[in-house]
Amino acid sequence: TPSLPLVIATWNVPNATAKAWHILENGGSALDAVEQGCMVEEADVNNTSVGKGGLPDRDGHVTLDACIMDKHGNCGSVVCLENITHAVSVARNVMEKTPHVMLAGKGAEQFAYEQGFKKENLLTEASKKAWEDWKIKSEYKPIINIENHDTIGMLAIDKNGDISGACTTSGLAYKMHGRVGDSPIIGSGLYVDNEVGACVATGLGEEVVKTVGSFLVVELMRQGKSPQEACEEAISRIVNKPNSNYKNFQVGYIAVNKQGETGSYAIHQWFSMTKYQNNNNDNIQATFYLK
Ligand code: SD4
Repeated sequence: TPSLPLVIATWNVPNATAKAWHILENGGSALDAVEQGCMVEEADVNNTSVGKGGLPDRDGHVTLDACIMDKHGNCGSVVCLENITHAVSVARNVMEKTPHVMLAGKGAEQFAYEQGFKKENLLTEASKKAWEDWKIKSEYKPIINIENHDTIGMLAIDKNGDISGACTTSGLAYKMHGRVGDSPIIGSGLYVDNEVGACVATGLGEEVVKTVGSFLVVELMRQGKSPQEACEEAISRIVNKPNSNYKNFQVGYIAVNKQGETGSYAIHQWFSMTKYQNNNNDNIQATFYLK
């Protein structure tokens, strides 16, 4: 059986998985690991789809979506949050300090300030410039993701064998103001069941929401599929829909089961998973549907 602890994340995010691994190796919880791992990408201004430096919506607002889920099945989420870098931490506070699961927009921001988070301008010079260039044509085309840096979703199993997961994003660049994707929707962008396993998604959120992707992957694992088989089945639900436009968008899943087996699969090439296990921090190219 695979050795514990381990952490996996969407895309090529070695600094984030290293942060999480350090916590896990020292006996820390999977929950702390995924939160602090995701925070590395949120603070990185060069990552244009997470936290500070994330590309804005079409009106120039950087709006963040994030969620977190623990070994007890507790969860917290924030949607369309502005002016706070560490959306995943606000989501954790929603989980731990409120009777609710989800806070949106101004209410989420107000709650964050009450919890001591600082107001920050998330629009960097670079992301402002990119937005201004985009405005010249204002074409809204979700672009297939060929970058190696994107929305971060992270799943970890700690030394006790307990699973947690988190996900954080600025969503699709130049989206409509108020648009919320899959990433903060429990069961779509992320799902954790400590008895079975966990899954997290990236790509065109609308397509993930329509198939409740992460919950689907976890349920397929519950029925006996490996993480790899479950990710493949969830992608096939999307591409096999009548009139599916899948050639024009990307969706990728990563998953882990209770035994520590992992899987990853996407519609298009170039999706990858970063995996830190046995002192190795590896970037693994995902297999994909569209050959
Ligand atoms: C969203 N799933 O907001 C996110 C975006 C993403 O790689 O994952 N991009 O739809």
